[in-house]
Amino acid sequence: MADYRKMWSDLGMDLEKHDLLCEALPDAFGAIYMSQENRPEGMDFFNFVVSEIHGVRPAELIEHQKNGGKVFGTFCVYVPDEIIFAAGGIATGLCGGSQFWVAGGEKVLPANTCPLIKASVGARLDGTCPFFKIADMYIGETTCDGKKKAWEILQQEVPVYVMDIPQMKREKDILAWKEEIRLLLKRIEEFTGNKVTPEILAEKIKMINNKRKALARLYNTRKSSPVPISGKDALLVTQIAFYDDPVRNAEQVNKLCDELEARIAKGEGVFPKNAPRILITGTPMAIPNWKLHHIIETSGAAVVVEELCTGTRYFENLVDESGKTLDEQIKALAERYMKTNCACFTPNTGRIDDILRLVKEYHVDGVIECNLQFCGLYSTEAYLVQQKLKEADVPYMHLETDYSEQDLEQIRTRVQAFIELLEK
Ligand code: BJ8
Repeated sequence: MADYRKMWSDLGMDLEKHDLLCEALPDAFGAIYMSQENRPEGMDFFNFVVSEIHGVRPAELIEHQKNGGKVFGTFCVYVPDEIIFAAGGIATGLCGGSQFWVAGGEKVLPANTCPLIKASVGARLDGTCPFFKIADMYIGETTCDGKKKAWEILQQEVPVYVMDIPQMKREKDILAWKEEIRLLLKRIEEFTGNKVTPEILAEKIKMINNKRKALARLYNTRKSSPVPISGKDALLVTQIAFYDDPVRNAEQVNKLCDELEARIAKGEGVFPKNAPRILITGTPMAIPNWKLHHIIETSGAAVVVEELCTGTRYFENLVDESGKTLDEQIKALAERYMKTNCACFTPNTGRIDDILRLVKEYHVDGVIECNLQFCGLYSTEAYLVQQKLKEADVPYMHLETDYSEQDLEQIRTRVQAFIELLEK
């Protein structure tokens, strides 16, 4: 990585602690990613992003700030990036996916909080992630109890604006969500000093839709057999989409897709044709959480799709681009975002419908549900997911884990037994 020490120091980061993270990441990435054979050349860009993860993009965000722009950190796929970009801001995903940050979060949070929240809070409080330091404002949401309370702690460090997410999807809830998006727009206009016009919002709706289309194209290639890209690589591409520049990201993903489609035309893939095809569902896998994918794909199976927020929930459903007024556009945004199926809603049968649909579309042999420890929402919903998949005769396994490596071998043993079952 180029030398960004001055930038990190100017941000007030803990350089000594941060050095430990910088030392560990290349080894982990090398062991998990660079050991794969026959990777698409189009992954070079994404490898580069990881190699400069705390350098290139943070430097771009700081440049944006120097030019008078604001940066907004987000933690959930319900937060509409379109509004932020339309007000001249930049949205960047902030969910923490590393065990490295968990201890920092545990200093202020109960131990039985999910690792995603602990890592996110720890990354900020310990000063070991430039993205958390750069963001001028965090946009939180009322999705789960742990997050709701975490915002109050983070608010002591940085302005946090919280969106009130409905818990049901009745007509009145969608109207309430539309009102929430309108309030967000107002708050962001005030904070940036920029007015959002229908013309500029239309442009940004299109921009984010283009990113979604590129990711949808990538996932579409994974329906082929043999699959032209590993699940690990597809996951990395999706994770990077949360914080890279959206236009550049769509370009790079499309470039990768050109190569993958050529592979499909030649019948080339990264796993043997008969490798069991796995769908992963559950809680999000924020970068650098590659734990389960690595276990599965070094145990003889291929991950072909993720029904996750770092997966299909992120890009499925486009925003209707035909709105001409702000009111029509906000309505279109509200309708699109409410189509996402998270366990914080009741009922959430749409998620099970999605899983069953994806099983067919991606020719899935088995489903592994993986939830982060202490996520009561997803762990409870797992009962119904299992029940419906059983009824549909789809093999299913449920795991709970965190970001540590303590349970690696235990999970590997269970995953291998599951894969053996699918091979029979
Ligand atoms: S739309 S999944 S990104 S809330 S933080 S709920 S793991 S206890 S992340 Fe999420 Fe939005 Fe839903 Fe997606 Fe559980 Fe942890 Fe809460 Fe979590």
